[in-house]
Amino acid sequence: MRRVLVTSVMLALVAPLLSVAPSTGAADDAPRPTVAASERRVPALSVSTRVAGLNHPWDVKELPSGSLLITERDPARLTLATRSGTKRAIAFPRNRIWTSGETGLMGLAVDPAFTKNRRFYTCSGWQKDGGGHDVRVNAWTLDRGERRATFKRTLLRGLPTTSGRHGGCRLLIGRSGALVVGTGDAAVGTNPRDLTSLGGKTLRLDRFSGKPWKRNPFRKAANRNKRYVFTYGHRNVQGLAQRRDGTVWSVEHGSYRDDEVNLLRRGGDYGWNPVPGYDESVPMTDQSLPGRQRNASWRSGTPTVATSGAAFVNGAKWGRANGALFVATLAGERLLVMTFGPQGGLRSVTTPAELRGTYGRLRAVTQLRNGNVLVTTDADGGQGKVLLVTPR
Ligand SMILES: [Ca+2]
Ligand SMILES: [Ca+2]
Repeated sequence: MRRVLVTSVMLALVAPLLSVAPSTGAADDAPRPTVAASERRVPALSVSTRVAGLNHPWDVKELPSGSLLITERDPARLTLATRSGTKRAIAFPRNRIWTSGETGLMGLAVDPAFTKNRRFYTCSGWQKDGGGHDVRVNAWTLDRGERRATFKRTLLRGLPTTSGRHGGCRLLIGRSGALVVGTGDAAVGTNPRDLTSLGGKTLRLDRFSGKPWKRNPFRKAANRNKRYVFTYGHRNVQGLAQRRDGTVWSVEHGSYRDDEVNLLRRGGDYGWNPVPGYDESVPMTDQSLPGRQRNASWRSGTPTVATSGAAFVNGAKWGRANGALFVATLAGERLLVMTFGPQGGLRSVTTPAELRGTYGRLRAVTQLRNGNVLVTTDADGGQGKVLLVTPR
């Protein structure tokens, strides 16, 4: 009797966690995700505010000093928060950054050799010489006093823009050394499947020369843009994460249905082709297209939750969540913790109660060197925060 009671209480606790119906895209052969009532898949969490007073913080990364570097989208501000809690704006030439709608100062990556080369990378809207705008990946250096950034060079330009809708743009430096860029389709229906457009893709490049990565699938193409393509057929890649096994995953926004988490395969087609015009009634992964389309490892179903930044979180202190993908959601206002099998099949989805609806829209997830996790909230008006999340 007692056991039955405990079980039903546990089920009552767990049931709301499944309000985002997990579904296996490709993976009808993969085990259906279940959350066993008797198991806690994520440790109890402690959540505190690490940095406050931000406007649409889009990404956050840790420097070797322990300071945090933060991009704020609309004010196009680069903010530094020291270990002791001091916050200041980094001086840098931001007058060229173009902000509109979903586009502004977005993705951020810190060079693995930052201690020596002081380099970091941003992806942002950019005002072109002579008018117009695009999205660009730029390299910068930060002075040793952590007060001033110097523009080094544009590594990649010409990521398409229209109104600012679906501007992307997440950065990840993989363990291979490649700089991976996740882009949006700029709400132009032909972009995702057009290999000469940089929109609706994941791209890989050399982070020093800006040249296409040497192992890209179309590296010998005549068209310059095509040489950068790693995968295509994406709608709006908002998250990139690398798993311990080296695989790189994208997290993207669905239309009215099916946000997706995708295991990226070199040269893969992820099936978004919203034509003619910008026809969003088509499936997020349209198998009727020519050739093979890669199904998502996870999709939200309907409605979408607007999945955003994500990181695979490693370390024994995370218990059963060691190695899981932590995914921030905007509209969903929650963290999703997903586990996958070696081939990408979904195994479980959990929403920790501590990060469900309490902090508003969640944008980015970053793991610190000490294993703890940062999550940014998406609020403007100085209400945006970087949250510190630790196992209790
Ligand atoms: Ca897809
Ligand atoms: Ca097909």
